[in-house]
Amino acid sequence: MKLYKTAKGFVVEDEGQYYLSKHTNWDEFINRENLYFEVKREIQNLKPDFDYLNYIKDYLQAPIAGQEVWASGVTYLRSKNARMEESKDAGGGDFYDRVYDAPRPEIFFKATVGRVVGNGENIRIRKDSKWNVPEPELTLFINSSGQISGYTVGNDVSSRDIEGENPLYLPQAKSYDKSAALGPCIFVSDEPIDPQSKITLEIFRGGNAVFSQSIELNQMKRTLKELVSYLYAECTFVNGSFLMTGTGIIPEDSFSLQVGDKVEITIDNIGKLSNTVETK
Ligand code: DO4
Ligand code: MG
Repeated sequence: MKLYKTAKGFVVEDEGQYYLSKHTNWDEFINRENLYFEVKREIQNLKPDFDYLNYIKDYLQAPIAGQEVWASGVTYLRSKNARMEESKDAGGGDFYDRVYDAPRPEIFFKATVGRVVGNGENIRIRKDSKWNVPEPELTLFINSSGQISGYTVGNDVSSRDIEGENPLYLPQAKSYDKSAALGPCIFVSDEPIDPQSKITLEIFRGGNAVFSQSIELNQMKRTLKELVSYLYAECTFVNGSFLMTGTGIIPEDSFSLQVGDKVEITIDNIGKLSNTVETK
């Protein structure tokens, strides 16, 4: 089942049918115990209509309102190796290596709704950076009591030269206007996401594919519950939260995003998040 936030209301896609929820507050709609069963119950009393598909096509928004977006890092081997390389002049070889094996994961604050874009909107790269990449990440929606209630596609757009220069610059490399993309929907199921699900990143320049790679979720070093337990250990989230779970795909070092590039991230069962890098 998929939940879409649109400017015309909240659309539920279930078994090939589309329903318009009676809810009008996104935070109340998604932040519920046993979300899957609650929404299943609601749609039993709603009339499906293919017109709601047009709401998704024409009025889609990022699936977020009063939630904070957090992100985990160095959760895949590829991410550890790339960070060690980019930060070696700053002595980074050691701390990325250590965090990969440490019990405590890297978790950092990424964005609130004002810095997040949805499917079809523009992402940004920083004007003061020369080396920028998309980071395709399975993103969890966790309710206020700490249950993983749904999944979406996330792009943790990042500046590699700023991050590599000094680890203390990480917040600037990661958090700026339109540096986070989420969408197109929240995928809600009565069982955990299949660990064999694939994440695919494709980048198009002038209509041509300049990068394409996939990785399965089972390549992640940590469990999703482990990441959630650290995020919720000392933080309360009254509307629930989104947690990006780290990237396992990083383009080769010679690659940097350019204005006009189209970035498409697909995760099996969830969908495709598509964004274009906007003019500076
Ligand atoms: O440590 C830097 C950031 C890591 C990150 O964002 C990732 O691995 O996805
Ligand atoms: Mg990341």
